[in-house]
Amino acid sequence: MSKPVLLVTRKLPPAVQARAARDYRAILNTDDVPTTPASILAAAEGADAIVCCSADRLDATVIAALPASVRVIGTFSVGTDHIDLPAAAARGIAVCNTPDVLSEATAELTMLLILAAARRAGEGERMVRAGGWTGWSPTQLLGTQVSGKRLGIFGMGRIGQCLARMARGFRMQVHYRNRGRLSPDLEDGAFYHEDDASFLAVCDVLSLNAPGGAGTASWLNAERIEMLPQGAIVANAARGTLVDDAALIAALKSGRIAYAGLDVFRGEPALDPGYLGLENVVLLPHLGSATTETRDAMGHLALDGVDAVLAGRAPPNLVR
Ligand code: 8YV
Repeated sequence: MSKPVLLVTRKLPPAVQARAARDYRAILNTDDVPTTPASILAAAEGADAIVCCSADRLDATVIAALPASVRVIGTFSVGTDHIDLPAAAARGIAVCNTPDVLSEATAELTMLLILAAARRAGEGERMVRAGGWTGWSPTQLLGTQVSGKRLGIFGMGRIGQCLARMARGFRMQVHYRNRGRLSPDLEDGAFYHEDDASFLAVCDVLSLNAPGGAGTASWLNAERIEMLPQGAIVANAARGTLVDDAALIAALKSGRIAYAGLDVFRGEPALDPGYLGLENVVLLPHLGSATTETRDAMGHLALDGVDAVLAGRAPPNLVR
């Protein structure tokens, strides 16, 4: 029996590509050319399965135009906001993602954003690199200590809970806002808030760790920024769509928000140019899960899901 055809839309880690090529007639993107809806559709001709990434747009139009042979999409991401799930369900295409394996890496990156923003690491690095450091000074680049402060986590899923564990190492008091309250063992002493006002009022540091999509679109807007303590710190390693950029930029300019660390942007790799001139924001290029260990694990998990669906088994990572 000939092997099924698998389209892999982007260049994945070597071990993952080797497995795909071993088990499938794999269509690989060895030059890692960014995709368009048209390029995905052209490459998917005859495919039984697709492994895609969060930078690929699989909206309702693309899903509707996929060949009838496609039975499963495994996304190399935990987020699924780039895939029209109802459209996939309507065509009977299963969707699998990569939960759990990226939680530690993404929480680490969130902690990095918080620390880099609070301790002005971006400004310091730029100064040293530009040859502008003239020597140590008692009042140079004074930031904010995060140890002992209150951390508010918006979206207490796997990544949020992992961040909470890391933050406890900094003696941070953890507060959270979530679709529902966690069980006491998962909550692990974190304070649950039933409304935005009580939650935001205690966020010395606010971290966004909720999924993207319509339910969280522009959640951090001017009105909610006003509910934060003066001089709060904001970190976003989730999705750029959670933030009203104009409101955040205005708050960073006025000092209402002291510092921000952003790893994700609405319409990335484009971002609101208003951020670029601001010293008090640290900007990273969507590095959340970007460790060798994690990207290997993500690739293998995406392939596990594809393997299972094509073999008629229930995948452990089916998106419902
Ligand atoms: C991934 C992410 O690295 O998994 C997600 O949803 O946002 C990232 O951490 C990226 O999306 C790769 O596809």
